[in-house]
Amino acid sequence: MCRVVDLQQTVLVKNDERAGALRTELAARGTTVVNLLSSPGSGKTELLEAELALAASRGVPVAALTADLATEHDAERLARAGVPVKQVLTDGLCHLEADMLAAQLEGWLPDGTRLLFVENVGNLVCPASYDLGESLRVVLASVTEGEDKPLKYPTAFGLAQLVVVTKDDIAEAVGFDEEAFRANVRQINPGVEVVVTSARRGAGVGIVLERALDVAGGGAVHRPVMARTGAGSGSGSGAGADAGTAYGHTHVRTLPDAGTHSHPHQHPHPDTHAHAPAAGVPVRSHS
Ligand SMILES: Nc1nc2c(ncn2[C@@H]2O[C@H](COP(=O)(O)OP(=O)(O)O)[C@@H](O)[C@H]2O)c(=O)[nH]1
Ligand SMILES: [Mg+2]
Repeated sequence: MCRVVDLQQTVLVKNDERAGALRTELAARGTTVVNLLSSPGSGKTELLEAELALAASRGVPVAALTADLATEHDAERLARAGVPVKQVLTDGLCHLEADMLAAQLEGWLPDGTRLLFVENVGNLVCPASYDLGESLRVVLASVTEGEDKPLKYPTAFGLAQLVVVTKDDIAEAVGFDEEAFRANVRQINPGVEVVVTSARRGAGVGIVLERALDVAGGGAVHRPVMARTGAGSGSGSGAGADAGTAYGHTHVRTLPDAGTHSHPHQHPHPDTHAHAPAAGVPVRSHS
């Protein structure tokens, strides 16, 4: 058991080291990475398409890499903004890792790219633990997902440097309680900015671009209090395992409440499986 946990820690430490190196390499090229995380269907692609189009209209050199288990739909949607786009299919892997991203950028990322947006695999668990060398980590949640998601996915929301609420146009219809959501975010990640958007209506579109340009220009970025697990490189962003949540430690409760909670040991953090070799990942570029 301990060995598996150690292995997981080793994987994260290695990833953090690679991510730190990638951040440095890209900074030398003038490129800042923005990592977008959310559940499937939260609205990453729709908001990103609008942000990319805005960047293109302002002459900001941007590019986007999008990762999915299957289909090239997102790349086709993002490419409508008229900027370089690359689709990565992870063949079952639930997240991107720093070395996978680095391999995909070689020979593709255009010189002079100011911002590289990475749409991670839709998932609030695995991607949260992997630093991709980003300088801004954006976590999105749609109004349809409920107010408690920051509490249910503490690593994802705890390491966010910007939280974006999406689909505000339907907030009333689904009874979304924005104040309760904000309070939950504050509990997990005090001080992080929460912005409300509707890509459908254009509300809030441009905020992600603005924050990303601020960071790229050396502006201050939110530093989450949640501890990172890994290299401890002091980087601007990055991966972290659930701080305060031991791997392999599962909490169980049965209801009606018998007054006892048990904590049987179970298998480790789900990220330890399904490593696809970066070289074998199918790729498609749209530009
Ligand atoms: N009502 C509404 N629907 C949206 C909005 N943004 C995205 N959607 C819809 O939500 C679904 C999932 O969006 P998508 O961008 O593919 O989410 P992703 O899986 O996070 O990339 C699609 O049907 C979108 O059209 C929005 O602002 N308002
Ligand atoms: Mg998408």
